[in-house]
Amino acid sequence: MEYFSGVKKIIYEGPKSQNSLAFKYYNPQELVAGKTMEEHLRFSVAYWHTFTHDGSDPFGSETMLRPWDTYRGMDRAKARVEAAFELFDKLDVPFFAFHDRDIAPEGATLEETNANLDQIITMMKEYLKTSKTKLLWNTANMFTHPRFLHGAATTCNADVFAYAAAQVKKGLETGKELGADNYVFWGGREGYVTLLNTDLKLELDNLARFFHMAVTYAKEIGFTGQFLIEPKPKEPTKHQYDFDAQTAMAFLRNYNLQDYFKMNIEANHATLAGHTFQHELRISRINGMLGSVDANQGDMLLGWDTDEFPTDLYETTLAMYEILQNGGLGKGGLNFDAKPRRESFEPEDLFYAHIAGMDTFARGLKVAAQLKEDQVFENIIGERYNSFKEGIGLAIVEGNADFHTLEAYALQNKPIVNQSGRQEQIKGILNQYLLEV
Ligand code: XLS
Ligand code: NI
Ligand code: NI
Repeated sequence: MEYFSGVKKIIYEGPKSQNSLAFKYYNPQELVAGKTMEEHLRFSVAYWHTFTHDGSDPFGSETMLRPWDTYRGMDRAKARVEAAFELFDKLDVPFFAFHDRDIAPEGATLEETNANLDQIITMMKEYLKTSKTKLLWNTANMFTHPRFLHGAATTCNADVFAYAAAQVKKGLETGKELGADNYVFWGGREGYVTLLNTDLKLELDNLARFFHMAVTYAKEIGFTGQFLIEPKPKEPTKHQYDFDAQTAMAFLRNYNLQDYFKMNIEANHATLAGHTFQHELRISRINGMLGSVDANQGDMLLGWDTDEFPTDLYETTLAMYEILQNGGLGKGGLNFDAKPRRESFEPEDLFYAHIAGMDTFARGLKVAAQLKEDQVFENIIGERYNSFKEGIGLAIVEGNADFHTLEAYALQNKPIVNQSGRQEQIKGILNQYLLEV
């Protein structure tokens, strides 16, 4: 059966095209800075937003019209797989990502749940033999079911900790079976609502124990995907332990886990944490920890994760600049952790949304590549820190200064002269690139 009969394969038609079901800027085989756009961008479709999200919100019921919703239970799960590979093929995306519970419904027991999963995994494996689309990452949903109300690896209930371990064990086996490039940990319920009932130290220690067990098990079964932590400051808990990239990286170092994990940076999580997307990418990059990206955007007027498709060129340009500076994303990718709005309920909207996101990142890539080729920011930043390239500055960065030598220098050095930071000039230059490249 064809699920999206109104849509043919999406092709690149260029910026002048009037066809909404065509790419304007994403031209997969076009070379940019020595690699194809497809290789740079490594786009991924999120199974949950695209195939299971129903449009409900805290005030209203489902709105999404989805052809597979004529089925129920495992039949619907199977229909979703068929629809998924049709959409992947029509969009020509190289990757997808899912939570265990997105692809198969929970059964009455863990055995039944795993049996449901196995049926879908077998079906996906068949598709993966011929499809160009591969699995970027999978993860475990340990936040929807009521058993996780106190957390998963950070629960107060050891039985739940054990259940979560069984679920991630299965997740790693799934990742291996389907050839996933990464495995993601997003701790939806790993945090607290009030410290009045929380053993903070035990919860953090247990989270680290859980991660060490996952590392050990991955080695045991020969799962070679990259482990990723996806920081988020709040929602659903009031305070999540993986608050932002710096907090997550400090946690990993505290518990000697830093060699096994990288960051999966989500744009909307960055802004919820009070950071820019670029900040979270940069701080991960300079620590050698930038692994993958959940490509979306938030609404600056709303205080929650709105998961909009990324359409802001300014943001995608600066994101692609960080990714190019990182030498690419390696095994990671740009996963559209994004959904069409509740009001955009028709099946075609899934295509318009992905096309908008892919075009926006493709354009961002081209602008970022030109900025990098011209060394725009490198020259500006290099010059701004000139004082550290000679004299007393060089002595500081080379470790040849102490408080005595610095005091002696300061006493004879007057007056101190500063130079302008020129941010308005720089933003003007950036706009020229955005408009002219
Ligand atoms: C939720 C997260 C989630 C992860 C995967 O805010 O972004 O969707 O990406 O569990
Ligand atoms: Ni995400
Ligand atoms: Ni999110």
